[in-house]
Amino acid sequence: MEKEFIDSIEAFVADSVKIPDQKVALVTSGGTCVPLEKHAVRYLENFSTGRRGALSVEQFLTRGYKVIFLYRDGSCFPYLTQMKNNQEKFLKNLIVGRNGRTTIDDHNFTKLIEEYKKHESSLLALKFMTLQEYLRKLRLVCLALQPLHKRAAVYLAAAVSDFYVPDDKLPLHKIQSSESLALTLERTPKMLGHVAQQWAFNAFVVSFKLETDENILISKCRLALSNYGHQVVVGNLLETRYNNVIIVTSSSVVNVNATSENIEIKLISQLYLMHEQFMTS
Ligand code: PAZ
Repeated sequence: MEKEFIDSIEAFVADSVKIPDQKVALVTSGGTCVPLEKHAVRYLENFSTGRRGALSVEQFLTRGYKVIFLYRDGSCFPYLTQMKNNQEKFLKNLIVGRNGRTTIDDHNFTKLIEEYKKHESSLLALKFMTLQEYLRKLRLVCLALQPLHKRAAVYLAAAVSDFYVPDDKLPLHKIQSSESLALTLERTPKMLGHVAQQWAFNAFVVSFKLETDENILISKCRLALSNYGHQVVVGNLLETRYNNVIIVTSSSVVNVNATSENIEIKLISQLYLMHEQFMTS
């Protein structure tokens, strides 16, 4: 299982290394879950629909990147996201022909399917569920990206739990409801330092910072940059995350706003330029 996983990433990266100037982005997306029992019935969830990650993948692919998409099982998927929001319409527009083949009578859906088909071979999709699985897979993908040097971008949009219950403290069976429940959670070791300084030390690393209090957003982004020494932090507030983000680097803070179009179009076009600069620096 582990070997198959590593082989698939290494093959994808090896193919990319051979293509002159080919860039590869690792996009993480969706929320982790933390089991509260070994035979788990209950979980601690981090909120994230995966929309940011899925739409960002589409933008990276459009700009010629190959993409490794590490996403929470069941969360948004590139090209499907826009269909998922219109599932009823999608089903109503399906036509089964006399030959038994299904087609779709809607220009927008057809376009999305065509886009997916066009980029399918440039996309490697890998799933995670739990925090532990996410961290294990994140490390393996980052290590596999090393041969690409500066041509690799690591874009960490997943919402990762800051707390967990260590394996040896997990009850084996379902926690009974006969008493009230007091949970002791431990702090998840900060992984961003490992990503930026070791696993993907030569890549262009973009992390995300989600807050609900706008007064602390910029300072938290700056703190992350100074703690981990990577290239960019994208800051966003829960309520406005699809209309405003800030791109924070050691020398600048850029506001990105969008109302009618997906904000990921503007965000990725800015990051694209920054990655280009990073590669020539
Ligand atoms: O997945 P989504 O589209 O619902 O939301 C995106 C997001 C808020 C999870 C992402 O932009 C983000 O900030 N990720 C990092 C979250 C964190 O600070 O852990």
